[in-house]
Amino acid sequence: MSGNLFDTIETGIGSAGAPFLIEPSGRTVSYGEMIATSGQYANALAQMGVARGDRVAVQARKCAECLWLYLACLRLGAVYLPLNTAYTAAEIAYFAGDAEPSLFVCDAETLDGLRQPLAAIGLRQIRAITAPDGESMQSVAADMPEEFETANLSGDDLAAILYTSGTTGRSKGAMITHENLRSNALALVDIWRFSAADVLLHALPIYHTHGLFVATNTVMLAGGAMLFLPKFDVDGVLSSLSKSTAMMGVPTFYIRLLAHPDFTRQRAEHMRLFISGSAPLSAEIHREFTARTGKAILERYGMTETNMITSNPYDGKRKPSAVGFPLPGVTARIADPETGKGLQQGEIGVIELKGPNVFKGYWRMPEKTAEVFRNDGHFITGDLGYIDDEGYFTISGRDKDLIISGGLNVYPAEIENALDALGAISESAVIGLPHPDFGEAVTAIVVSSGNGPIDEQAIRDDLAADLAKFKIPRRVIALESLPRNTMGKIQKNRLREEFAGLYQP
Ligand code: MLC
Ligand code: AMP
Repeated sequence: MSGNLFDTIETGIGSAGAPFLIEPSGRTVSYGEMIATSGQYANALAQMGVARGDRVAVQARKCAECLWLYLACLRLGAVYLPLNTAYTAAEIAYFAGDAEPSLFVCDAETLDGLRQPLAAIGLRQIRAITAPDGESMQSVAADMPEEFETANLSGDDLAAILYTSGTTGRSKGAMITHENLRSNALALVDIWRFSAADVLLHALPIYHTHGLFVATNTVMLAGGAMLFLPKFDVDGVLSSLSKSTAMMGVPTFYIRLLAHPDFTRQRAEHMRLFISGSAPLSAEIHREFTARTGKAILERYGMTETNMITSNPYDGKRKPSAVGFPLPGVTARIADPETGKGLQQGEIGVIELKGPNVFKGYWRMPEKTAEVFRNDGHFITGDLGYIDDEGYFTISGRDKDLIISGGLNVYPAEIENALDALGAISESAVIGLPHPDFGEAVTAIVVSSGNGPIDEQAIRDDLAADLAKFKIPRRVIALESLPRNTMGKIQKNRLREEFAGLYQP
């Protein structure tokens, strides 16, 4: 069999009539229809001149059509490049300029606004995902034949590029292969016991690893179904629980569910599995959830560059605050951050790993790629942790300056650069502070350049012209000066301590 992920998906499908996608309207798309429609989309891409290895960038609201496009890219051997819907035109222009997609797909409402910035970087082919005009992806695909011969690929061929920000400089495109996705999803089906009987409550966005690969690929390889909600909203989730068997979410999902009085043991009764990841799940929420529902959340740990790395066990203790054991086929270790030398059980170091899940490198950035691999091939995650006396991996901190807000990553350097470019500010430090809903909240501590007082809202508005909303600091606090150590480095730890209670109720 070829290394094309789609071939593995197709061979695992039991019956063509089995349900794949259940939309909130009740419309159900079967696996047979999924194969036929993805074939039409693949034919449409080919007709638009998209060839094997070409990038297809997509910034569109969550919809079934995005999945057909993702599957069509797999089938054609094109590289799927999903983008957060919150990204501004300026951010999109950077990604498109870097990845040079041959096609950009967006929502009908954003088409006009994106045309000019994309044309400015030489990208001419831009289409709406759906629109009544006959030019959209959906309309072009509707007139195409369903038969499409899935490309015979090597597992090492690229399936997707996902952009992740860096501690310095611009975002990097993580190159993910068919085998990365296939091996990881097969392992997850196995360890989480997914089967054709499952209905996954899908409330995550589908432009990141979690909602696209972990959720969708795992369900497809098991031949199960997805209840496909447009986004996470507590009421929608509460009313879907009785029709589902499993849910994957970021910690904010569980925090919000627990805050709702209607989330009861009875409501959760039908569910066999609740999985959390993308950000730390506090032991407090873990315990509260078990007390409320009688079920223990299964926490796992992953990264865009590696897909899933570790998971708590399905059977056996799902430990609060621990992320479990390496997935089958993955070897992980705790290493000295400076030397890469393996550390003893119990010692804190950086988490490093090897396996078929580890990405191929950063798009057109060989130096950045080299920086994240040891000489022996281990990938350096930048997450700090230790292995406890029962062998569970536990994350204790980060060796990278990163904030995770509601499961979305924000790199302080990017926000600090934007703040420092504003005339009103002479210097800034962006930190993550504990937040009851988002886990961490992006917070800016700034020093005025002396041209009058700092207007918090004006600064937030200025930033919002170019930066996605989730990156905008919730608060901007002005100080006379920033604390520095003897080397002149800003002491962010001191700021985190001083303002720790800022968002506490
Ligand atoms: C939305 N906002 C956020 C935000 N999401 N701000 C900070 N952090 C976030 N994550 C903004 C909105 O634009 C809005 O701004 C305001 O906050 C309030 O919005 P909301 O209605 O409360 O937010 P909501 O739309 O409900 O979204 C929150 C959320 C969502 C948690 C449901 O962010 C989400 O689905 N997160 C999941 C992200 C994810 O999939 N991560 C996986 C990455 S992969 P305003 O100004 O209009 O009020 C990965 C690897 C791995 O990490 O291991 O999985
Ligand atoms: P991303 O770059 O969006 O893929 O985010 C990956 C990062 O999310 C990891 O490097 C971790 O810092 C964090 N992460 C993912 N899962 C967990 C988890 N269960 N607990 C703590 N951090 C996590």
